[in-house]
Amino acid sequence: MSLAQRLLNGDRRALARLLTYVENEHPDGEAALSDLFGHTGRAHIIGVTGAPGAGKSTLVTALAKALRAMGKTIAILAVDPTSPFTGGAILGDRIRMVDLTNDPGVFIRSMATRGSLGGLSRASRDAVRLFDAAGYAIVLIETVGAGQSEVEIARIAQTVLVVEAPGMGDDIQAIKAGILEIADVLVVNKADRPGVDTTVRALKLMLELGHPALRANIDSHHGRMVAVTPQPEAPNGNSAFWLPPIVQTTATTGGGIEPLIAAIERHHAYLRESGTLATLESRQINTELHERLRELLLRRLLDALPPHAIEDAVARIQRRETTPHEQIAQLVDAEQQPRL
Ligand SMILES: Nc1nc2c(ncn2[C@@H]2O[C@H](COP(=O)(O)OP(=O)(O)OP(=O)(O)O)[C@@H](O)[C@H]2O)c(=O)[nH]1
Ligand SMILES: [Mg+2]
Repeated sequence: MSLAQRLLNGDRRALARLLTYVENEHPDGEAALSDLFGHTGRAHIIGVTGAPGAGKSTLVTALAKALRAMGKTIAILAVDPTSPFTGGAILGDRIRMVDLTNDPGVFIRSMATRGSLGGLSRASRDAVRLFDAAGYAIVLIETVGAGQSEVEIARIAQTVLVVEAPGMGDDIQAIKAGILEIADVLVVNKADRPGVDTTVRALKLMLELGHPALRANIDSHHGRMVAVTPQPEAPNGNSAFWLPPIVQTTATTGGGIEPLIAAIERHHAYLRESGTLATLESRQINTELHERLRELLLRRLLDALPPHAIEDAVARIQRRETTPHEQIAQLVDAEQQPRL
């Protein structure tokens, strides 16, 4: 029986093997993904990002436990973990995690990226598809919010949680402006620590000042600032747009996890009912096609060039014998010659 078929039959070892193939770009991985693609598109894909040490892994663990208690199956993908689920964390965290690893309704996987261009997004996107096809209702992806990874998570996830913690830089400048673009739910974790209110206030202010949805709302309310907390409703009862709620949690004790799950479910319902889910998926597929095309064409071009073609071009440009523009044209021509 093929690995893909075994995965569909619920074989965890087949899933584990295929995840390795996908991670290593093994051709059998691609083949299995083709067989499985028709079985994808059902899972709710939730991204969890935020600064190192904000409590993402602890939060993911608490979320997974609560969702399991509600009868949902969960897959967890930790991308480039610095304090992974299996080690690094303090003993208490490990003990909490053990409950999950013995549960057949949970699958946990860490994935390292090799720093290749687009490697993170391709491997994690494909891993999510394997989980999806395997029938996990919810896929939780943890990435450290540093540089590209948080942008990449927005290209894969349907609901993005941005995790903050008190004392990690509470002024507006310190909270990266980019998070508003990607956050669907803002989580202030470590709510048991002093300074939570300051962090919540800073995030609220930032939402009021900068969120595109709220700006639209201000316009439609003749320039008056509207309250941030209640989700604005359109006349037909559907949310006209989504304003990220701010939820406080204490991941270590499970505090605030229920309201967080409620917020996540509200966001999922909003995506489905407003038609945004389909738009989001089409945008994500579009981005994926562009990424893959760019990669494929670049690799094809580089493979077809004579050895040292790039280095030679660099030297000629540096000697001012030619321009980057001219060289690009020549390199592309050189690639096309053999096929004419
Ligand atoms: N007081 C308190 N500590 C917490 C809370 N959540 C997590 N921690 C602790 O914060 C530390 C970091 O937690 P992690 O869950 O590993 O954080 P992370 O964001 O996954 O860290 P990286 O993956 O390294 O970026 C651990 O010692 C946790 O026990 C919380 O709600 N309150
Ligand atoms: Mg972590």
